[in-house]
Amino acid sequence: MKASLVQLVDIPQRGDSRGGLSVAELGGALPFPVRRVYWIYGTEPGVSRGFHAHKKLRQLCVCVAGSVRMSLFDGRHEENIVLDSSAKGLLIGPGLWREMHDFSPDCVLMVFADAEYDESDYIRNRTEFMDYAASR
Ligand code: T46
Repeated sequence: MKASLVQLVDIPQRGDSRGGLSVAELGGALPFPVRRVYWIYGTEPGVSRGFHAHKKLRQLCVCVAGSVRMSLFDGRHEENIVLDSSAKGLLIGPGLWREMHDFSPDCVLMVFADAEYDESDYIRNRTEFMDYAASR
């Protein structure tokens, strides 16, 4: 049986009567030391993002507000997951083509990465990705 491309981790919720508080820490929700954090927000209506894969990068994506549909493709299978909760994180390892669709206007997608930004780690061409996936 093939392993699911969608790997979700539970993010501990420590909110109380004052409001919410979610925790991502090493050894807990975070399976790797974080070297970079970025967040995607204010996405214009109808815009999709991503359309690339990474050769080495590991990331944990948490939708801390609103919702977004994440599409993952390994060269043969595609799986989709809607992220709409700060209680779930999506782990995306290397070798997966990712696209982000259907951003809600209030979506804030926070991404924890295990390496600094490196454009040479990206595969942004779909044909190149298919060759890369076939060779793995
Ligand atoms: C990913 C998905 C989920 C930087 O200079 N530093 C950074 O840390 C990042 C993430 C981007 N950039 C630059 C590179 C581009 O000129 O910001 C611009 C927009 O990046 P990009 O078009 O790659 O953004 P997305 O939303 O398509 O993809 C991003 C991440 O780049 C990518 O690693 O997995 O979010």
